[in-house]
Amino acid sequence: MTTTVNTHEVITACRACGADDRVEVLSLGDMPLADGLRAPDAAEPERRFPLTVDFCRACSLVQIQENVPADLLFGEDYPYYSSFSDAWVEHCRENALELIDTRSLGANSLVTELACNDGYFLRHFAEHGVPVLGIDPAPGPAAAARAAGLDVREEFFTDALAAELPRADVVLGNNVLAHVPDLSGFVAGIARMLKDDGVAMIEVPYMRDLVEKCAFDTIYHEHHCYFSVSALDRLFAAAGLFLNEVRRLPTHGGSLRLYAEKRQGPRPTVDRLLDEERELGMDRAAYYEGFGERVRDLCRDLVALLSRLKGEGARIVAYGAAAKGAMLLNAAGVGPDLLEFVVDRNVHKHGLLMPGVELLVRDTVVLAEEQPDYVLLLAWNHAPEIIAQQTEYHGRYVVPVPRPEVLA
Ligand code: JHZ
Ligand code: ZN
Repeated sequence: MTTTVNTHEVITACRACGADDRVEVLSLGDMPLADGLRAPDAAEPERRFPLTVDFCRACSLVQIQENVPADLLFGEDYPYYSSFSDAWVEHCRENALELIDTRSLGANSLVTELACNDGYFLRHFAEHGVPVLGIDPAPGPAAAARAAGLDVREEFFTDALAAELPRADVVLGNNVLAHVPDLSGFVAGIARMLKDDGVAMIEVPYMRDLVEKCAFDTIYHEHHCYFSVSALDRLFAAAGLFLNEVRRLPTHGGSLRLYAEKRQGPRPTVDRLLDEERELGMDRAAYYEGFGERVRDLCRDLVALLSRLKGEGARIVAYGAAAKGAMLLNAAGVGPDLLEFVVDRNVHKHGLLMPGVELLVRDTVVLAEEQPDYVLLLAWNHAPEIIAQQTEYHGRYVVPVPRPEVLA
């Protein structure tokens, strides 16, 4: 289903339905890898790959054309550790308690998580005596999960791996579905691993929020797909799973939480969102027309705002060496001429350069020490949490999304 171009591949068929009926929605040109932070003295030149978004007219899945090799995306130095956001860990803790209660989980149950990262989610089940199994291919986060006492298989999850694993009462997959190049195989693996009365609970960023907020910075090579309920419903049905409940969540700029089971149940929440999407036209290519222009306008407005502040003599830095931050800086062309450096709480990112731009990542304590005039919130999805922590910083914040502005 793919043809090889240099080191990445370009898909020739839809990642979900296999049809060859896609229209291009947006091209971001050649982009660095969003989580590819580099050492300042790295010998290897930085790699860039084209990034092009398509809409499948047959099943309405939005997806990128390119497959960058998985070991480049999630290899040795993968720097994303889920536990650096307290609000995210709390979100998952509450979710774990709800599942333990509603699914009556106990010592004879099994909760398996796909992309368990550093154990931010599974540890809440383990603390309540529920057996868990984590799967994650990234060595650093997997080691952190093991150090927390969790059982982890350091591998990519596939349908073939699913055949080897014990069947689970609950299969979790938060922010992993988009990371998978072979979407239909991955969902088939979930169905294979689930007990007959089990549930798969999966969170994905919602395409509708992405378009409405112009959150184009969440488009990068790690994210092969961008989901609507219409596309998800078809995808799960093809694997013999019923999407019985969907909830909209504010996390990661707007997400969906899906509950999929082997048995069909009443599904008012799913039907309501399907109706809303049909009314909005999300199942048609026309919905995405004009998106590219909005992206270009946002980038232009961000550069204009930062240039004006800089012209007034302001010192500007950025907060959040997030994957989305790397995309925003590169798409807008914002670098050392406008920003001085980036701060982040994740110690694994300190001392490295942001992908594609010569901006150093430093500890967040420097905000209080140096008091720059403005902080551009690259991790805008965590704005309330970040601002609440910065009690000793007295300058102002700039958000890029949904439109660039200085916060009051
Ligand atoms: P954050 C991630 O993208 C990773 P990113 C991944 N690619 C994915 O799929 C999506 O999420 C959904 C830091 N931070 O979570 C931590 C602070 O410094 O928006 C992170 O480096 N202080 C798998 O990378 C960055 O900001 C804080 O108080 O875009 C946030 O990255 C908080 C809350 C975060 O995800
Ligand atoms: Zn399709």
